[in-house]
Amino acid sequence: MRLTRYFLPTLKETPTEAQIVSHRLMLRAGMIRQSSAGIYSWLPLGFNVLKKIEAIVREEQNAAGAQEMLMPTIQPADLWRESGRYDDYGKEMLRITDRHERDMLYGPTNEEQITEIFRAHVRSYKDLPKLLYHIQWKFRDEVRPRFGVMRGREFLMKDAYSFDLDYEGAKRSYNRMFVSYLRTYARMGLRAIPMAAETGPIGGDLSHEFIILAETGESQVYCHKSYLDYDALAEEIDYEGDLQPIVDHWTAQYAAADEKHDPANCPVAKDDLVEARGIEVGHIFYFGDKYSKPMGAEVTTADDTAVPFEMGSYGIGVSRLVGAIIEASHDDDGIIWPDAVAPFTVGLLNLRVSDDACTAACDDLYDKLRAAGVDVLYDDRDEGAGAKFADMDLIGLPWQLVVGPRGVKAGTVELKRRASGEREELSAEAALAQVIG
Ligand code: 5CA
Repeated sequence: MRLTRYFLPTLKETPTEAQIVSHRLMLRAGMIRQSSAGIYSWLPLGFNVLKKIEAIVREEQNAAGAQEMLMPTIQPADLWRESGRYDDYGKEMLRITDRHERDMLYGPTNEEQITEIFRAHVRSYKDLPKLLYHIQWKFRDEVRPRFGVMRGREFLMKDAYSFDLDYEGAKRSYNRMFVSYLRTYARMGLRAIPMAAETGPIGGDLSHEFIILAETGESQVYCHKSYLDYDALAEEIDYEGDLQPIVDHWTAQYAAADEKHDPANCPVAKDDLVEARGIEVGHIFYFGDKYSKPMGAEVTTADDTAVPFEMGSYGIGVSRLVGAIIEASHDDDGIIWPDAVAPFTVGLLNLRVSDDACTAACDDLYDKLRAAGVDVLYDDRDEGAGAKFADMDLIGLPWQLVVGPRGVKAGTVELKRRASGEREELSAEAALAQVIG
């Protein structure tokens, strides 16, 4: 993509309304534009990252045996009256009346909607287990939307739902999601720690929050320091095998968010305890028949009795992750995208577009990178070198390939790794080989 054609409205000034670094950087890097409090338009650069994150979430959900579907954003209120949550949800729910005076709502989550689908279509234990998910916008009329996309009113969530015959089956589904979450965050360059959690308005008996440690996190969290050395990608996962040992490994040490932490009874010695702020990037719940029972969603067992489905639900904050990754990975100059979610792999900087040899060398590199399937953002603007360096550091692409008239004469370009700041002078061919490799 040529920057002269790309829509990238970067800002020089630091927006005053933004209190945390990810919000400031997302506004400055032209990733989002606020529409109203907690509601954002996603501009091309931000949308590109959102899609990359979504793709990783999707791959790991599919690998864990979940099937993708899509449920609507607008739901009938009657479904929520059946579960009893229509009144419970309070002011966080955006309630809408259609032209026929029917009560509707913009879904804050989809337990009722999916339970209705299973009630209508699944009758026999032979059809279980099932795991379904969608990636869909949600609306929660938060009292205090803040920190940009981290606590929005409209936000993108991956929500999965499991249906099983009994507790043992439900626990296996829970474990599948638990393990796939560890991999999902690790692939994005994040260390997410599963912590025992309260179930809140979703309800249920068993629940874990997946938390990444960051100074600006909204929750106070406590965990054993050994979690800082855990590696979620160390082993291949067989989702058809027994996942309990992996879940046990990840839950053996103490890890709890504030509401579950009791300083008087904390089993970890002070020196081994990490006390930090955390961002909740996912939350999983087992809640048995909390929805299936009141909604009359039943399945017939092998001995022909009808029992309510055993269910769980599993959320990932897809849009929140964009901010969370920036909180975890930035410096004074801007964002540092982990390779897996970077909007482009390489930024190609033409330091003097008026110099024919320099521009020819850049055009050639641009064509070769694209031919090799590398996502490249080509800064072909007629701007000073300082402005180009500043914008590239701000938007944080993993590699910067810098081409200037002096280097072109000498047959060299400069290759910079954004994360480490390492620079190397080398031939165009050698630079290409590194980036493509
Ligand atoms: N139905 C369940 C699981 S599917 C559920 O809704 N869980 S949740 O309330 O915990 O939300 C799942 C994830 O969505 C959270 O872990 C968080 O990462 C993200 N999330 C929740 N509220 C917001 C918000 N206001 N803005 C951005 N992300 C949010």
